[in-house]
Amino acid sequence: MAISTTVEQYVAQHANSELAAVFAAIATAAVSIERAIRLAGLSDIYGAYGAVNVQGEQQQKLDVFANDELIAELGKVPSVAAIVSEEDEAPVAFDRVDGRFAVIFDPLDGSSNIDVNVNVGTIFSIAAVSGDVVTSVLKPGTAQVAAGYVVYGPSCVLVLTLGKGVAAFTLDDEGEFILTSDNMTMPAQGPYYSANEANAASWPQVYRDYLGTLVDKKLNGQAYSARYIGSLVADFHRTLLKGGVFLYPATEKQPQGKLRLLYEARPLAMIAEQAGGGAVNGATRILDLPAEGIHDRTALIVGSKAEVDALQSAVAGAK
Ligand code: AHM
Ligand code: MG
Repeated sequence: MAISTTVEQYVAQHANSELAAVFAAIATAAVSIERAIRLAGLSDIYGAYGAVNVQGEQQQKLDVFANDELIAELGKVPSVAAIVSEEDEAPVAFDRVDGRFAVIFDPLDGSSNIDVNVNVGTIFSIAAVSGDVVTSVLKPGTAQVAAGYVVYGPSCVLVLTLGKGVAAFTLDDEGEFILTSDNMTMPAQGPYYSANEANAASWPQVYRDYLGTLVDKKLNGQAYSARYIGSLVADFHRTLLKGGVFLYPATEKQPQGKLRLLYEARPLAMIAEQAGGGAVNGATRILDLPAEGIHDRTALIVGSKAEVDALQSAVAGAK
C-alpha cells in the first residue's frame, strides 16, 4: 500500500516545521468547520448571527463559528504572531517572542451559499512578520510565504502553495488531509468563463467586449460555456482544474471591485501563478498591487494564461 502524506508532513518536508505547525492548525480548524457545515441542517447553525461585520455585511452563524475555530487553533501555534480576518476590523496580535507569521483569512467565503448546501470555502495567506503587523501584511502579494484554500464540497479539499508549485489534499474519514495531487497545473486556455453577468451593464465597456470575444469564439477559436457558482473558492477550484477565467470586475456600485485583496485575491493569485495561470485587477498583476488597508477591495480576473493575458491586453489597449 502506498504511504500517505498528510498536509503537515508535506509542509515539513517542503518548508519547515514552524510552517507545518501553522498548516496543521488550519487543517484542524477546517475539520471542525467541515463537520459543522455537513451537519448544519441537524443543528441550529444556519442563518444570521445578528451582527454586521466590518464590511457592513450580515454575519452568518457559520461565519462566526469558522472565524472562532481558526483563531482558537492558530492561537495555539507559537510561530503565529497575529491573525487578520475578514470578520474582524483589526488584526488580533499574540504577544510572542517566537511569532514570525501572520495568517490572513476569509474564514468562510461564499456567504450567499452557506444556507443552501452549496460549496463554500476558507481562503488564507501566510505572511512573514517583522516589526509592525499591519505594515508586514500590507506588503505586496509577492511577499506571501504561502497561500491556500479549503473547499467544503462533495469532497473536502485543501489546496496550497509554498511558493514552489501547487498541491491538493483530500480530507479522509480519520480527519486527516491526505496528499492527492502534487504539482497541479492549470490548463493554458478555456473552456469556461465565470462571472456574475447580472452586473454586466455596470462593468467598464472593455469587460463587456471581452466577454463578447469569448462567446464569439474569437480567442483562438475556443468555444466557451458559462459556469458561476457565486462562491469564489468553488469557482476558482473549477478554474484551476478545468481552465478558463473567473472575472469580478469593478461595478458602478463597487468601483473598487467587490473581492478583498489580502484574503481573497492575493492567495488565489499566488496559487494561480504557481499553477501556470495568472491574476490581474485589469491592467496590473494582483501580486504587484499595493494595499492601503487590510480590508481593501479589488477587481479580480484570474484563470488560465490565455484568457488572463487577453484581458490584460484589452484593458491596456482601452486606456
Ligand atoms: P463573501 O466574502 O461575503 O462571501 O463575498 C465574496 C463572494 C465570493 O465568494 C463570490 O465570488 C462573490 O462574493 C459573489 O458575489 P455576487 O453574489 O455579487 O456574484
Ligand atoms: Mg469572502
